Amino acid sequence: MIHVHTYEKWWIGLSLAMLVVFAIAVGVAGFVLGFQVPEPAGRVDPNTVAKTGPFANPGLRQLAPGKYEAYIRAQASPWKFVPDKLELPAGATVTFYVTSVDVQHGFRIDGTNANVMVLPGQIAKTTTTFTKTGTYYYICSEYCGVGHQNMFGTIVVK
Ligand SMILES: [Cu+2]
Repeated sequence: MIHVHTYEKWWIGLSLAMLVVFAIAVGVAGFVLGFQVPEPAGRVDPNTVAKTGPFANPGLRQLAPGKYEAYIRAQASPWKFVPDKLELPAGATVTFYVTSVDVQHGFRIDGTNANVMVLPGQIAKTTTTFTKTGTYYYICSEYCGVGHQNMFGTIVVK
């Protein structure tokens, strides 16, 4: 029989209790509160997405007063978002659809909770309301190559 020090037993007990607490927290979040792993909003062919469909003519579209959708393409070489500039009125709610034509990118809007992974073949979707005026930057939040740091766009809210 191995001798286990009393304090060691307490730490083992505490670790096991924490695992139980975390498992319960994950279960409550998933099954009671409805937190789910994000799913792609759709699938596209990265080879043709820039030529056909809504991503062939990306940008902002107004759906109703104060409600918009924005289609954005992410690409490497040259590293950029298409488009890289959007203008919105204050209070606008925008649903962003973002896809990549080549490698893995990210789409994060500074100062908001919008932050999604952008994968070729998938459409990432995130919705944000811009209550304050000012300039917001959307940046690539996944390292995607040597031009990664140049990958950003601006949203001007007036
Ligand atoms: Cu990128």
